[in-house]
Amino acid sequence: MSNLRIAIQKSGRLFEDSVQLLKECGIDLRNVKDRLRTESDNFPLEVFFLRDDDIPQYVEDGVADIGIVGENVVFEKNRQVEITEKLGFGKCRLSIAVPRSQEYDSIKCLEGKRIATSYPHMVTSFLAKNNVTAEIHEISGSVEIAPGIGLADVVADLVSSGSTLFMNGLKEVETILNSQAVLIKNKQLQPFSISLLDKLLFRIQAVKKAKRNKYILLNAPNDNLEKIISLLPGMKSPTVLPLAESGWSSIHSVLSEDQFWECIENLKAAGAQGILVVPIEKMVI
Ligand code: PRT
Ligand code: ZN
Repeated sequence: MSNLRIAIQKSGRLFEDSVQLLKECGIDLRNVKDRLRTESDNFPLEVFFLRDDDIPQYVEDGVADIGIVGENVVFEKNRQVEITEKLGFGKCRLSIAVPRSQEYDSIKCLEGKRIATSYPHMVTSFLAKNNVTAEIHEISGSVEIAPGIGLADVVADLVSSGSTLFMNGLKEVETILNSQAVLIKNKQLQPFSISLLDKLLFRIQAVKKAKRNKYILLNAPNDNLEKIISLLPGMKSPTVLPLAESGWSSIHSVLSEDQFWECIENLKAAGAQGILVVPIEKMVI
């Protein structure tokens, strides 16, 4: 039987998280450092290690069936591939930044400017959409120094913490794209590859769901049970077990991260005690 072939970044910001995701999906990979390819022993998966810029093309051409790459690269390369799943890591944004001393009140301020970027395709369509005409200077690295050395007036680059822009005297003024790592696939996958991809996606979704949720255990006096249960969203209804001490119960449920702190505060206020919160490894519902 054939393997599903996945392309991931060889080294760089997405490498560790890509390998970690596969591991959390129960896929063992040996020898992932400084290799061009490897295979898993316990899942029919073959892994190619590539430069991130090349991944969309390999997937479009069918040399790899699927790939993990930033949305910024997918949109810039503009290849015929399909995004199947957002993966929640490698988050950043493609932004336009101008020298801090420069006044900026609207996108019209970019009119006639020289913009240094490694993302000419996306910047061009962003400017066109906003009816702005500017000059694009494509450079492949250290974009942030371009205004300082007189190569450009403004930059369009990836930003995560913002410290690179800050250290170069620049301020972020427009966001072109909010990006994260995504799973892309070839548009004409064979049926056996589709079924393997479905299997992989099922695991990825279980891992992602588990990360967004916590398992919560708490003790509550029976008199307050109803109130406390009404505060718990849970997957279905919570599990309620009697404690050895009469008049008390133990309640188990699942809480999502975004409701977490507020819910814990409300539970405490409603008389919950001994609240334990534990991570969930996989979540299949
Ligand atoms: O060798 P290869 O071509 O494979 O790698 P690469 O050097 O092209 O890419 P790499 O490893 O730097 O980044 C891979 C992917 O990580 C990118 O395509 C994005 O999808 C994602 N990512 C997330 C980032 C950042 N965050 C990021 N901060 N990619 C780059 N940066 C750079 C940015 O270009 C700037 O120089 O970090 C600097 C800004 O960071 P802050 O924190 O100072 O704002
Ligand atoms: Zn690259």
